[in-house]
Amino acid sequence: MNYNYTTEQLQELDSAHYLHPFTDSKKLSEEGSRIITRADGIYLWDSDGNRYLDAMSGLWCVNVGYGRREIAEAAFEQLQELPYYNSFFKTAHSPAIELSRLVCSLAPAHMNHIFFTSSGSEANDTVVRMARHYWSSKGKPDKKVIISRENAYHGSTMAGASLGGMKPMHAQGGLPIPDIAHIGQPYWFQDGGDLSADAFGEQIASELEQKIQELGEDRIAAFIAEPIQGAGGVVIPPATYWPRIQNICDRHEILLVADEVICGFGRTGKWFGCDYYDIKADLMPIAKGLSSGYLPIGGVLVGDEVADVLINLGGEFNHGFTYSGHPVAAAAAIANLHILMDDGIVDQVGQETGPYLEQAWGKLIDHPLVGETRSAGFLAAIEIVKDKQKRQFFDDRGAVGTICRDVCFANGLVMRAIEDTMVVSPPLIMTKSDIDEMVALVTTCLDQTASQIKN
Ligand code: PXG
Repeated sequence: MNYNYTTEQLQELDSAHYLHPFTDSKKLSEEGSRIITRADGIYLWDSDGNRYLDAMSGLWCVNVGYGRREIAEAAFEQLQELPYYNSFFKTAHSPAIELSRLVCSLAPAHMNHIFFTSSGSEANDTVVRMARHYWSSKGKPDKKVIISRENAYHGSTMAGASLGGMKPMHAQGGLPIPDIAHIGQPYWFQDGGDLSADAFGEQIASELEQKIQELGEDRIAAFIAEPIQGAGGVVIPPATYWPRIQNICDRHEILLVADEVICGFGRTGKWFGCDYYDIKADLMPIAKGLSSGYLPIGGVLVGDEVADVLINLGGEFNHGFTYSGHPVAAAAAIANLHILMDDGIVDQVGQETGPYLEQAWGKLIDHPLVGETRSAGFLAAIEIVKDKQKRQFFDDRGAVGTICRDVCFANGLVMRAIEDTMVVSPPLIMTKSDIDEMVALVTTCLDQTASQIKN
């Protein structure tokens, strides 16, 4: 639908009325936004007819790629049958019930309940309330503190942004909210110094133990972390990290929350990041890949121990959203999960295309700008550096990443810059030849970036 506007008219109306997320509106209205008109498979098109390979799956979410009729048809059918009803006040409907069954059947065996939201941020707000309510219901109302990590991303709502470790977000709106604490992140390339990756993984994980001791176990409700930090720069932890974290959580009376908003639904080549790292979490916030972004839906998967307390001791949980378990979003999510299951997409990423990407991506290390390549399933990153040997970034951190990102757009590639870390999170349907095409484009863009910064 183009509503009969020209590109210029759309750009004018956009800057006149539309406040974009995470955007400097003044700058945007000077430059004009890029209007995306349609998408199919792994490609997007803009209003000038330019085609882009979308190596970010939108915002880490279009796992099955664009243009899947099955999802559109499921949503259309549901819109006609029952476009809306809620699950408050002892009512329910089959799309939300069936989606609960299906998601729980894919989740780790000890997770058999789900609370629905419309986004990952709402899922993490739910986590904070649910974790505190859980301890309160067990007679420990002082266990309120949630420990998170620097540079984590858990959403943009008050609790989501507070859990997140992004300083510029905290600076706006008086965050974090009370009883949130942060420890370091397992970002070896940036922070590892002379330590081996494994030694660094152990050391940074032990900050959790120190923080528990500092604050007192009787005040701590939970630790939350993304199995692999996405928006923070595809920070893939050293192999020693998660076993140590799991061990600390097992030895202390605190809940472990794995934020699966990016890692869930096949992104790592397993159904969940917890399967990839063998993590046993108590709560798993999910969103994005649950519906491949076709309609907004998220939720919190709840482990049996927590569910038992909430159900049998918790009484009424005074929490919920108008759109919790929205029937049309649920129908779209069910169709999406069937595509992932029936087409064997998760196994394909785990066994074939993920390892292929790792190999093809790894070759980028030969480029003079690249200080490290890393990948896990269909999450991958490269570090752009001034000095490879010293793992040293350019002085004006982020400037070269921005140049590279712009060069990518000019070459028909959507690749995200997080400071000077270039990241991709491609649609899981990518074939080996799609991967070759993407990596060839990345190489061209790195070459052009290198010649731009020389001049
Ligand atoms: N948790 C994680 C791990 C996320 O990545 C959220 C929660 C919040 O989800 P919602 O649906 O409320 O956005 C996210 C979202 C980026 C970017 O630029 C990343 C996200 C969202 C927007 C932009 O990398 N992740």
